[in-house]
Amino acid sequence: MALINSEQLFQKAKKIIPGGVNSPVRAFRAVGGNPIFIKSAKGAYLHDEDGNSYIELINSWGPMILGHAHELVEKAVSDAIQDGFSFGAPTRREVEMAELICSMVPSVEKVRMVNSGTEATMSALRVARGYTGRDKMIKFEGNYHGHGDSFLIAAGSGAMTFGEPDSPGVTKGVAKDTLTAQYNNLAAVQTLVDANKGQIACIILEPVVGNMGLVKPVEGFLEGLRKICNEEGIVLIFDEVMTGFRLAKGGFQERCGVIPDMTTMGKIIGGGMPVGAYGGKKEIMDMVSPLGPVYQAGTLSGNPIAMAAGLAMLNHLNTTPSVYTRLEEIGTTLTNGMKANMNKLGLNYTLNHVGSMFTLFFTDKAVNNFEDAKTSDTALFGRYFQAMLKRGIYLAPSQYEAMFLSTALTDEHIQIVLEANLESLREVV
Ligand code: HOZ
Repeated sequence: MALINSEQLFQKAKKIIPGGVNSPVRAFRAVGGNPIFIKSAKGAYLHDEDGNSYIELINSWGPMILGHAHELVEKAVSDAIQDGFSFGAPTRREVEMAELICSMVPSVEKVRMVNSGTEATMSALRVARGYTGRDKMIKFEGNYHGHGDSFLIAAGSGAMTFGEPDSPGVTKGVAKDTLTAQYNNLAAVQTLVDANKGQIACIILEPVVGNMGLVKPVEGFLEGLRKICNEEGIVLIFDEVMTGFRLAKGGFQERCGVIPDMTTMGKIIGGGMPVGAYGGKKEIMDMVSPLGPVYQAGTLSGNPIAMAAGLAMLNHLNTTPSVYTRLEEIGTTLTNGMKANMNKLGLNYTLNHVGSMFTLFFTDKAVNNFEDAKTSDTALFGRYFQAMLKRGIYLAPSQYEAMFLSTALTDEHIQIVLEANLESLREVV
């Protein structure tokens, strides 16, 4: 029998794919109901297998800064496909990509391409360990750096959504080298550093967190981390998989002026194709094989089609400052409108926002860390999500995720989203 709709596809998928999905958050378990299967996307819209269209506020978790299937990226991909799909050998585009990234991201003097953000963070950690000769690292509660073993401790995103911030399958041996601190708590970091003198290879964080919902660094936090790392010879790693090229063309580091030693990047540099990268100071990156002793490799790394898509996108971002002006404008208009809606209804929920990323937390507590985020009413978020979906707005299906806006959103789209927001809040609160 032909598969017709999302419901039928999901029933079939559950028999052959764990949970019916290839990444847990997609399963809609945190918001109820069944996931929607996407057939296509263009500009500001997603189209499902059931004939519905939605205004897109996730944008593939970040990379679709210019909206879906942007003509520049489409053309670059269809041109590149004529030349073959994968060679497992160096190509001209990889050099162009490396040059572009090094020119855009302040901390990056050398860069290595990989295939996902997860690979990027795993590799950066190994390099930081190789460089310092130390084993331990500090990460922050509710930050998510992909699903590498070392990072699945007090992890955000799906791990937080499903109440499993410490995953079974991560050995005690690995876990003992991961130290966790509360985000935005410099004193907690100093205590860990003092208790583990000379043993900490790196501190890794999302400089603006997207994976426990959007959480901003408080004033002085990033500067404080930089200082501690300088004093103790610790490698500071910014995970800019979601914020890179989005919050500014050089990532959040450009915006805040705190420059890490290493940066991890992800899906955005592939224009949505599976890509990641890690880079940083020359002397650290020179540890990577074949120049140095730290091994890291990949047949598909720097894949020519992914490089073509990413180059088209990054070249455009690099030469078009109006993209960033517009992203700021959309983010401000939308979040101000949502605050006005809450005022109208006498609601006082916390709305965290930086540029084109935001999260509405269903709590009246300020959200500066994992503990604060967990005070949110997740059942209410689930009802709000469904109310928005019914009105044609596609949000991230978990309280503990951020929304990502694209320049494909027009002022009319923003007004539609705001009306849906007002009606949905009225319906569910
Ligand atoms: N927060 C995740 C992206 N960094 C959500 C996407 C996923 O895990 O599938």
